[in-house]
Amino acid sequence: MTLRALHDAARRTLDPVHFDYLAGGTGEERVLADNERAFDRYLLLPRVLCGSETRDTAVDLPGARRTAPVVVAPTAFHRLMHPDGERAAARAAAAEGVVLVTGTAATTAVDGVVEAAREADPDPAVWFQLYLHPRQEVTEALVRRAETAGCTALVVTVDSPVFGRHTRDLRNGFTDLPPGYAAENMRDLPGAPPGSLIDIPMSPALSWRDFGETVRMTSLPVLVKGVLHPADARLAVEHGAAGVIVSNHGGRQCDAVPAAVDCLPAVVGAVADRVPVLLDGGVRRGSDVAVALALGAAAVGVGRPVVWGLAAGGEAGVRAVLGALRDEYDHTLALCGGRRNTDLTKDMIVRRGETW
Ligand code: HOC
Repeated sequence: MTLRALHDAARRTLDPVHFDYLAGGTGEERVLADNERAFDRYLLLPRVLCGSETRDTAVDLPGARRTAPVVVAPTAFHRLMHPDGERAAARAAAAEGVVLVTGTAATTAVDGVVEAAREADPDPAVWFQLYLHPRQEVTEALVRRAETAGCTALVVTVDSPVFGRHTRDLRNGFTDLPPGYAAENMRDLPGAPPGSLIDIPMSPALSWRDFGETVRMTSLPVLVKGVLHPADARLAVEHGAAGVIVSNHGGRQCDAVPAAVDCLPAVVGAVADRVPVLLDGGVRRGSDVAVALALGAAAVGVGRPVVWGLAAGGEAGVRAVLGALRDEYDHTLALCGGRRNTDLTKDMIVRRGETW
């Protein structure tokens, strides 16, 4: 099944309000659309007579060597999308040999997610996406929860000083999870009665100092997600980041920012000699993966398509998405004369309509 078919199947399957939560963006959804459209502005200039029968798409990421330069990006509330929720996505990612980033806003607590990943691979790479809490003991409790569960890296989201205004959710009145669903990682945290939940934190008062303190409280590699400005990428590295993820939160936060891939070259120029730079936002084809790698990304994150697969077919649906992307990427690499990911280089990129 193609990604487009899985998208359509997800739309048919899901409650329209939940589909809107998944599909929607902020404002007039220009950033959401531009994330995808921007990839059409980059073209690949293949090299010829330099390939091989088989390609090696393996990639070294913080704490993990994986089979493909594709990471399952964090997305929220998987159990709204499929009864098996995060567990299905975790098993699928582990079976495909790729990193899964499980979110603070998961409807399955992180220990359950890692446990499910281990059913497919005894040594999976599950990363935990974290919103820093203004009370450091809460952040620390979440970090310990991720460490104890067996996560191999943390991903701190920094593009959410306040919650984005999701146009469709506001229109639909989708402001709370239905009964029976919760952001389970937020249960049993310091300062709250046992068994109760606290809200997912978002605070505009957080700073790089808070990020640095988080890096110091763990031995896990800590990546920063949600960087667009190269100066922030440099600050992230100065404060101990093990990787930088260029992202505008899938077009769900500020409605006037550039497409993620358009911000990639400057961030790569700023820090890629020191840490891996990843990108998420708008990746829908294997050739998008190839473009991002040629622009200097170590790997790409894929969010919504994974949830289309989850909604349409649970674990098998997620595997279909990851398998299709891997297969298309490998095919594109072959067409570009590449043997491995690093054979895709910036001189193989031209902008549509520009000569070189
Ligand atoms: C209620 C807090 O990343 C999104 C998610 C937000 C997760 C926090 C939800 O919808 O963009």
